[in-house]
Amino acid sequence: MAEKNYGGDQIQILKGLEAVRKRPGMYIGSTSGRGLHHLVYEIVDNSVDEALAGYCDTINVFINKDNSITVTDNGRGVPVDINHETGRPAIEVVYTMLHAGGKFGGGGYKVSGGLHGVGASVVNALSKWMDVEVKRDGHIYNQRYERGDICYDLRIIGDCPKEETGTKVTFLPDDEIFQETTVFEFNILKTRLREMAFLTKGIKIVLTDLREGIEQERVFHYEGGIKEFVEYINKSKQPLYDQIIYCEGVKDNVSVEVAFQHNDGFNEVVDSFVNNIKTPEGGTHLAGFRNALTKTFNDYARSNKILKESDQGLSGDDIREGLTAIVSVKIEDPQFEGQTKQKLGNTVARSAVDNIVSTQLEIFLEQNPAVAKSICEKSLLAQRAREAARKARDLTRRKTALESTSLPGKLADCSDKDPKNCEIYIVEGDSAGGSAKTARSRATQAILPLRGKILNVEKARLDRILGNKEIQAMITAFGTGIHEDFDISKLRYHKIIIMTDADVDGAHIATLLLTFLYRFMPELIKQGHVYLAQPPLYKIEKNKKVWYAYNDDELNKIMLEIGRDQNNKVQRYKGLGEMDAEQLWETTMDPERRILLRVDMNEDDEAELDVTFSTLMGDKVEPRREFIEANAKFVKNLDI
Ligand code: 0RA
Repeated sequence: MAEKNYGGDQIQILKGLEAVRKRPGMYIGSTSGRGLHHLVYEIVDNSVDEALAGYCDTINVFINKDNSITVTDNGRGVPVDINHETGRPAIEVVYTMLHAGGKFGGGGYKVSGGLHGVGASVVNALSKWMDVEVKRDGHIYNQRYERGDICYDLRIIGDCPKEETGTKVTFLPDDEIFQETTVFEFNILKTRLREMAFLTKGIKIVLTDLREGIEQERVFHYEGGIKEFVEYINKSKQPLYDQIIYCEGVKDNVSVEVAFQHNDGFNEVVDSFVNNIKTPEGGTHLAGFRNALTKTFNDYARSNKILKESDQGLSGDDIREGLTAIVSVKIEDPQFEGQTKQKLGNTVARSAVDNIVSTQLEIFLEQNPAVAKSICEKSLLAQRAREAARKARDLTRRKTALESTSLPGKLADCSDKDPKNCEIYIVEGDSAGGSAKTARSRATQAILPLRGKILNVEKARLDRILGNKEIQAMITAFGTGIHEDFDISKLRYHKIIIMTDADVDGAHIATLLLTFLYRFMPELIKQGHVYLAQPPLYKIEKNKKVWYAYNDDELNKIMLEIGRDQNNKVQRYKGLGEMDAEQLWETTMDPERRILLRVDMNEDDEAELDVTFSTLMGDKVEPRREFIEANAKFVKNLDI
């Protein structure tokens, strides 16, 4: 790199980016895979801002062969003229100076905030190299950086037609910073870029993977914006009515967009966004939406005599049963609160959303009485079911209060009382349960056998779910309670291990169990307490020696090693029940030898997970078949 005489400004620049390299977590949240992918979102955000300003309609994202990323847009191109505060080209300022809140250059209104919006210079600081190319005024400009250092002054490397403008940024994440992984995952980028496209109607985002052997491309382009987002989430569900209800407007400088539709299921999926960034903990915008919904539907139900004067009002939960909604606001100076700074705090967002949704929803309901009626009727059913469920739950609570040990009868508990040491095996079938009880290490391993298929919680209402014996057994055994009662400090086993047959039925039961855990105790999955046992598929015997193979590849490998021979005995296990206790212990339960898969869940992506579960467990066959074909890996590894 060329030697340079640094002036005062330059030293400031270096200090700024050095701080980013010293404490990357402060700027991008973490240096894990999650932080790595945030680099891409940060650069794409800048192009999306250019689209929001009305100058750009297409963004391309390439995962290059060397795992670097290229983002191009057809906007105006980052300005190249001299910035007066610094005496340097504006583009250099954008990519090398730290900008609080992501505003650059002054004048422009950049809405990004939250974890992103830290600016392109942070990505530069955390990249081994970054290369920017801008087409503007008939020239192609270029500058390159290494770990944030400028390699050469901005230069012109060619010419182009005057009307051709845009920005192209290529960067390679620094493996000194991202020590866990520098490999981008197509599916993670795909989900976030799809979300960005839904949130910015009309924009076209193309993701292309150029890496050897896994070349693929996806195009995201939604003229309907968040209306299509709701349609997408509901695609495997049965909508309650055809329309997507949509409200939009600007109030007190807050731009509001809300879209929703009910389905005939019971889950609520409401995702909220501020400046295109997801707010998993909600905040004022979400509160405003919920308030408007509850108030408007109660008013409607009362004035149309669906609720009589003496009737109890509908609760928010009742109205939101089976609701899929997207709430998206854009606000100039978002304030984030809460431990993870993911909760919007600006009170102005509450009144803006409340106001816009109340006014427009009231009109919609007057104009669409059939839709209004079906939502009110569903809410009334929900109200009754909730009442029944409350009674059922009160009953179980009272039981626990009376009897101190009300653990399920089928549970063979372990003797150690420290949850950290304890594991519980949820075992398919009584016979496998029996072997597991004999095989287990009594001190630390508890066994809960379940009979046959468990209830599909996607298709049942709360009162029926809570009345189900197998589900009750799991809830009492785990000790944590569910939903709003959930308390992880009461968890009785730090490992919950699902052990099912290594066949299609076993995979189905495991999926049913995971669905239950995901809907009722998602924290168990988020905090890494849920595992899948991996029983072997084959046992191979030769000269009194024994091998186990967990898949066909392994079987072939073992056969190659020991040589194919008439004396080899290969047994294919059809189910756990075919193994005796000793075999079960050796292959699947002995902590020293077993393989466990930890069930993982990408927290950035709850809407996508909802889609996954409702696709796998819902009513419609066609989306499920498509999903299974497209995600054979998911089904095989149950890798959520
Ligand atoms: C004109 C003016 C400004 C920025 C851009 C164009 C611009 C920036 C980016 C980043 C990625 N692609 C882009 N395309 C255009 C300055 C606006 C301001 O000062 O806030």
